[in-house]
Amino acid sequence: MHKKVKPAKEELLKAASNDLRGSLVEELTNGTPSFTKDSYQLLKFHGLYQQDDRDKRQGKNKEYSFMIRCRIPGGKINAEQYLAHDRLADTHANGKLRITTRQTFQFHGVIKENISETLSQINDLMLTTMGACGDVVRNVMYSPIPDISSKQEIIRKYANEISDKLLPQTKAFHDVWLDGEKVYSGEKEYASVENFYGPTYLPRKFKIGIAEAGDNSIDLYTQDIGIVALFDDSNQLEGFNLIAGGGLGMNHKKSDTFPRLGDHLGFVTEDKLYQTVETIVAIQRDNGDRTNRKQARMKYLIDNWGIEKFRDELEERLGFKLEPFRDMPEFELKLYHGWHRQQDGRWFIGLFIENGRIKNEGELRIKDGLKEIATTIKPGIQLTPHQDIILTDIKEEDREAVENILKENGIPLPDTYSNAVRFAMACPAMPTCGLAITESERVMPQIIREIEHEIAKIGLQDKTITVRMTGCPNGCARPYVADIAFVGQSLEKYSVYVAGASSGDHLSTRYRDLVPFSELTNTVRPLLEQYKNEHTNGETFGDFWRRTGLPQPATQADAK
Ligand code: SRM
Ligand code: SF4
Repeated sequence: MHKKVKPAKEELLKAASNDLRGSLVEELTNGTPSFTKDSYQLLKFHGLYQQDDRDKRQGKNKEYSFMIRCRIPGGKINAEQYLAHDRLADTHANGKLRITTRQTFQFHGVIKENISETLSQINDLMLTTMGACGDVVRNVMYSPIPDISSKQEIIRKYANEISDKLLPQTKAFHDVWLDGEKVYSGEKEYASVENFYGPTYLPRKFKIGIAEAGDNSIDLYTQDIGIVALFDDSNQLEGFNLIAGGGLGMNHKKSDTFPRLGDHLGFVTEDKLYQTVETIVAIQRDNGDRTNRKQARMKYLIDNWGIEKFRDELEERLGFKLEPFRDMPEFELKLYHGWHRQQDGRWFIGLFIENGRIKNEGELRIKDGLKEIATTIKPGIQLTPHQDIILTDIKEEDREAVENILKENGIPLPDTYSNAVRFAMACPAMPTCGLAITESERVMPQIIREIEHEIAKIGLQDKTITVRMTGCPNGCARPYVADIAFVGQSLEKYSVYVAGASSGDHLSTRYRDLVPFSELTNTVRPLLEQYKNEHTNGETFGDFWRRTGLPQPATQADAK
């Protein structure tokens, strides 16, 4: 007999929400500092997370505020838009901006009565927060190659098209927050009803990124759909390789959850890209698991079906066959730090922003410095998938002024940081993230400097060894593709992952469990030493440990 399985409660909530309105309007003005549980789920689609400051929890008393996430495809905005974000951080949030690992901004600490005004001001910038979170296609990423060639304009065009067409079309955002104002709904207006998503949207979040061949800054294989733009020798677009079924979230206690890299699906020419992408999303919409949120990402569908069955379904829906996946060059993680000349003769400068946090702290006044540059020089702004910022379109004669402003605000040029520090990332975790088990962003500066010290002592400072940290296994700083990762496991204890690849095509191995924070550096030091002594020419840290295999724990106690 066919087993009947109940839809997850979130599915019922979406279906009954009147296209994501629920009782948000009523609750917004009911005088309480928070929303009910059901409304909290709907808020995510609008780009908001209800949070509380976990440092200030007293028993059941919570100090509620909201995280607001923008939708900025590829992280590309202009100086005016940047300055408006800078102002909003001061007037409506906690005075800081956070660049995310998907190339957008988050505000933290927005109180309920300031939400509408914040969203309205973002809308006035021709940006939105709609669809930045929730069970829809999230912020579309792309390689942040700032106009070094015409390639970025081409990639940007397709990323914007995918983002705009797959933006939820409900007018709920307008009705709830903007009170009659016109809502920004993508660069072009498409349909006004949810004729793609339907009333229950997708089973789960969905992530898409476009890479230029060779540039793995978006961690291509971790996306639900990773797209690679392939160009010929004269920079003419040939088409796109498609990779499907990546995703990193897992749960320490649920062995049927796991990080997964995408599979090679095939190649399409540009005229077929959008249709193919939309059809992939539609397959997940129609077949993704809507009974169990922990199994609802497309990676599990593809894992269950196998990529061949998935491709067959796709080709049947499309009515044409994908071309075979084309050869690609080796991928590497590119940061674009420092000064580079653009194709048009102007310059861009990539700045290192530790863990993406734009703030003023002591001598280091990143927020003031960027504000002054945006006001006086008016560069283009490009947020990167590595939580950094690139200032673009700078005239030769303005370079000195930019450097002076950086200096006056205590902002070092990236080459004054070591590789270890520049290539590290951490997720926000405490005190804002409700899912954090351990610290991450707040302790990463300490741990990465300990590791930096060891790396220098061992003589590996010229190597790129990526270290990432997250406060839980959800994988927000993409830890499972780093050379070394610390993943929050229990109070102040981490699981240690080793030997991911910055080329993106290898996941790391779980090396040790429940390592106390104070032991993290000691745990990885022997691995760094052995790599230094035994690696062959050109072999990366990850390559070395995948070739030789990681040491087993000496005793049962070491394994814990
Ligand atoms: Fe994430 C949930 C922060 C990128 C996997 N993520 C969260 C929440 C919203 C916590 C929550 O649900 O209550 C975090 C908010 C913390 C805070 O206080 O700000 C959060 N995720 C982030 C950001 C800000 C981390 C960062 O260091 O920048 C990134 C925002 C991206 C954006 O702009 O859209 C962020 N999250 C990612 C990534 C990396 C990526 O997308 O490239 C992943 C792994 C890739 C993936 O999705 O598989 C990721 N976040 C998750 C998951 C696990 C999803 C899963 O399939 O199991 C959750 C929890 C969930 O969805 O249930 C989560
Ligand atoms: Fe929060 Fe976990 Fe994501 Fe870190 S990895 S931001 S702790 S959900």
